[in-house]
Amino acid sequence: MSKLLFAALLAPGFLALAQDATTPAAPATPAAPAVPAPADPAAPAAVKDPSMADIVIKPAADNPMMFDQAELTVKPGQKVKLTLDNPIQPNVQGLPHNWVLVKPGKEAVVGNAALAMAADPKAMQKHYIPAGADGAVHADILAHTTLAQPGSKAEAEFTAPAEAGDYPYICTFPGHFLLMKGTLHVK
Ligand SMILES: [Cu+2]
Repeated sequence: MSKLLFAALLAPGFLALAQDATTPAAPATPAAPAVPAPADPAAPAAVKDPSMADIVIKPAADNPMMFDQAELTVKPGQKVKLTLDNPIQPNVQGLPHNWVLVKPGKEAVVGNAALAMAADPKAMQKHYIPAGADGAVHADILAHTTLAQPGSKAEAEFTAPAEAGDYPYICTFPGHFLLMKGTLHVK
């Protein structure tokens, strides 16, 4: 009796049956080709230019009349995407802000030119970006965002100066530039 059972266990037919029994447990394998598929939707995110400096700057949480970063660093000629994020902060009165990159030593010239715009009824529409004598953007301004109202964002895409140096950035909303400023290090 036990010899017969033993023979049955050794019989090729039994082994085949035993393998058949395990085969249904393997349907995980055909599902495998589906795994690479979810990776494809992630591909468009990789299109982002890795050489671009992606900077987000905000009003400081404890003082909305200052930027949260007083120093930024990029490479000469680097493409820069700067986002000025002006979130609504609890217990702080929201203020409009912009971000204006100027030539070295020109923060007071540009800041005062913007201050003089306070008499212009269209100053808000002009985002407090002062114009030069020719009507174009003031010659001392290298890059700028528009005004970001509380709860909104403003973006600027620009190419960093080719010449290494320290370039001041300010907010030109009247009264802000003396405190709301920083330095973009190009090196
Ligand atoms: Cu400001």
